[in-house]
Amino acid sequence: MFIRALLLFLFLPVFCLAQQGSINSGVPSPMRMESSNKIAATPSAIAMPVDTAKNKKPMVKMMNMDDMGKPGTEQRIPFFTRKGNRAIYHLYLTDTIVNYTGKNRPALAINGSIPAPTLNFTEGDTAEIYVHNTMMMETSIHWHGLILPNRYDGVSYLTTSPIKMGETHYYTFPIVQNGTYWYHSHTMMQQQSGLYGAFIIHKKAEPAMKEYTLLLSDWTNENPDEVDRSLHNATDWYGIRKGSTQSYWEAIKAGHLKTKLANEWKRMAAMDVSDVYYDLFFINGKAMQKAPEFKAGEKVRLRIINGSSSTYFG
Ligand SMILES: [Cu+2]
Repeated sequence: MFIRALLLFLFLPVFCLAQQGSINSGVPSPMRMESSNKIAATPSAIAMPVDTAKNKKPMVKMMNMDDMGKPGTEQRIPFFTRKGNRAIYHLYLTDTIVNYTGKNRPALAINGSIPAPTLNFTEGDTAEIYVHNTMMMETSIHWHGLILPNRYDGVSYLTTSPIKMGETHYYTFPIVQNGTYWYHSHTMMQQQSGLYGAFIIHKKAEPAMKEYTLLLSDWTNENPDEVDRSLHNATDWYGIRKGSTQSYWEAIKAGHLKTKLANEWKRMAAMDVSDVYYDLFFINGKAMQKAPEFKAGEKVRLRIINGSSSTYFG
């Protein structure tokens, strides 16, 4: 830790000076000239025509922050159809923009919603789920905790092939259990960006009862890939933001100097993965939830899902 900080101190000013030099002189530095030559000499991998309105990337629409997560706001039709015991769902995965904290941030949505819409089944159903990937990257959907044929499990490169950009994948499996489950992307850090939803299976002969599902999650304005990178660098960045850093003096006082030294050696911060600083915590996509439909004294079945990336809710 100390050595790395020292190196950073030594090299940072040199780097800044070099940058400044090239700006002040108005002449590109040799490094820059070399890189621009390289670009000119190498044919580009994707032949992109000159910018015209027609060839622009598809517009990424901003999410309606008020409607998000509310049931019945699915934009795409058909979202759900039932034919006998066949429960058929269509899920459309899109790039989107959200604004939770006053900053526009890229995110991913299913049927225009974060979290993704809740999928409801009854034990004995056959699930038929079409996953349409309209995002500009590959994806996957893993059906968390479900008993199903391995090839529909949805973990890319392990059990199921990835859903490439523009592709639709069809998953079908018998529903042979009941309870509270969820589904989420198993590609890169997409789940952290919004690709997760509840998967509820009702018992066959269940007495009618009011229900409320609470899907808990965490949100960071940071790019989740950066979060992952920071964790592997064992920086104190998140610890400082949360006020949970541990000094040598504190470790000595608590009689844990040996552990502290061992953790420094392993480049592991005091709290490791729990050290991520999150901007917000959500219940069904909102920092606050109200359920005015329930009256005092009423019996309600709560279904609670931890759909977060690294948070334990207590
Ligand atoms: Cu999972």
